[in-house]
Amino acid sequence: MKNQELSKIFFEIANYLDIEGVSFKPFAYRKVAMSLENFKDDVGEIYRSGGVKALYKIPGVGKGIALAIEEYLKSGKIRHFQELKKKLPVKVDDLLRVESLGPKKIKILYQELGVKNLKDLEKVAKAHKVSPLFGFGEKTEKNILQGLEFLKRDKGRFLIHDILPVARDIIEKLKNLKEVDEISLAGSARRRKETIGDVDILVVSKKPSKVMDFFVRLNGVEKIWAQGGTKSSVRMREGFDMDLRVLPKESYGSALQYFTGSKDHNIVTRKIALEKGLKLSEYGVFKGKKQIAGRAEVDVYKAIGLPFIEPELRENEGEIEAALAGKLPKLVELSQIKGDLHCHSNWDGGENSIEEMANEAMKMGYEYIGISDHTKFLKIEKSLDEKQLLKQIEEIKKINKKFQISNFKFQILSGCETNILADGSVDISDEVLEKLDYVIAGVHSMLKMEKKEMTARIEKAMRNKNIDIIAHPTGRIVGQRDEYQVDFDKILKMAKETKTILEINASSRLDLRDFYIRRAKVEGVKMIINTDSHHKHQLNIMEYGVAQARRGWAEPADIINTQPVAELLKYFK
Ligand code: DGT
Ligand code: CA
Ligand code: CA
Repeated sequence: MKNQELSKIFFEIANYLDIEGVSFKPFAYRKVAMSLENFKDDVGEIYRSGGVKALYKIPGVGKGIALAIEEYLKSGKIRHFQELKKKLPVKVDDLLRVESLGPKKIKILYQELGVKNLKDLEKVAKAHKVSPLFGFGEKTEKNILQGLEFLKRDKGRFLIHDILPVARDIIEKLKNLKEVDEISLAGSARRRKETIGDVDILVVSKKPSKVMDFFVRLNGVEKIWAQGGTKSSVRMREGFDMDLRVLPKESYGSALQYFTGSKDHNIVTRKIALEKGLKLSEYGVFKGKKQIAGRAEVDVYKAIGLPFIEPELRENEGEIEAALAGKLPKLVELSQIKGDLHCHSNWDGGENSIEEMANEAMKMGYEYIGISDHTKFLKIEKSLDEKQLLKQIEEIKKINKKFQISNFKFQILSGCETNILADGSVDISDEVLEKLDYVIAGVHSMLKMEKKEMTARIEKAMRNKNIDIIAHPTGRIVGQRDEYQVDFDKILKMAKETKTILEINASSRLDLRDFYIRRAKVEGVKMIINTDSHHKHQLNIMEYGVAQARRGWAEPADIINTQPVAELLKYFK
């Protein structure tokens, strides 16, 4: 599949064009890059069977890009891309990951100081050569240094969104092997942590060497660190490592328990075993020399006097105490989610029409979808003003009617994602907000406010009787941006007082974080899990939001989109 490679190249070209200051073209490249990311058919196959013309069926592909794809498929290169890289020999991708650096600034840094990569950037920023540049200043220099620190901290860890699909694909392939009797994900990926260091997979097999041979030769394996009879370790093309362990049947459950971790959780389970005169290891639970459990994970827990503990809870953050007291939460599940209320349509530059988004949601078994396009303050290609929102409400009514006639038990809700301005007001008038089924509001600008001001700003938005949901309430983005300064206790208090719902954003924001979810739950503040999709295929990242909620101990009653539409509407102001 060349789709992912091409998608990556087109994203990069778009970045270069941004830096050159070309208008419109970057958008076109990004659009194609996004469609390729989600396109099911192989570009190479499409081209082979129908030539350049056939490539037009990929959304966003016009003549220029079709020819570029052809060139890449034939020669492995795109001349235009090579020229751009030569003209601006800068690691744009890397530099863009630094919070507070955009294309314009990257260009200036290169032209004025010769900054080509992160290392160069750190050097000039530490030498205070950045602040005197036009448009930079001391604050920007400080932000750049902070951004660099952030990147270092997360180095070598990967977003769960990028890992899980690859790991699942490999597990599927291994499953098809007749020598594989049982297989499971373990480690942090099974616990669904936000970021993953390496992927751990466990297999039961009587023929380990056959399994290992197959594993290290899998498509996508770039390097073999070790190949042995019980453990092999490889580096994948995407840059992360994968460990495979093969076990005898009798130890599968205890190995699963051990290698799922976390380490802190295991330390306590082992201690509990010892207190009962037992020994717990990856090989089993032993009484003297006799194995009393090990085959199944649930029996391992049972043998040491505990109920099964969901992997997402295994962090020694109180789950053992809760288990002993019979007070484990009954965690929310993906299958309980009935709809998604943070979705963008092509009205604000998203990829799909309202109807396409709705059809996809229906296919997923949802009962409703909410359209929440960006509003006018946000300077993106398109964003909606009052007039367009009113028009969109009518359009949604029409589509809903069509669904009714077809007897679909499905409903589209009209919403929007307004911007909370610096003073806590929003950029759409109350008369129009009132007409929507619900309103999401989020902070998208002026992220560096003082804590007191930022808290007051969001509190004021929550007091707005039309605002139902606060999107990504703390502003963090995994591996890219820390949360803004905000007093979360006050936010919770105000949310409770004003019955405002807090979002658990399933995208790479993963905001709320797990410990905030736990606090919201204790305070009785309701939450909603949303994907923030800009493309119909992104609707399926819901599972990462659910995983986040589960790590935050959330139960179905805490999450309003586990409710059918009639109940859901009751939560809105
Ligand atoms: P990661 O890979 O950094 O995202 O996190 P994990 O949790 O997957 O850690 P990893 O891959 O080093 O080890 C997998 C599991 O194996 C870990 O969660 C618990 C278990 N484990 C590894 N080393 C130790 C250890 O020294 N003591 C104990 N009790 N358990 C360990
Ligand atoms: Ca791991
Ligand atoms: Ca590992």
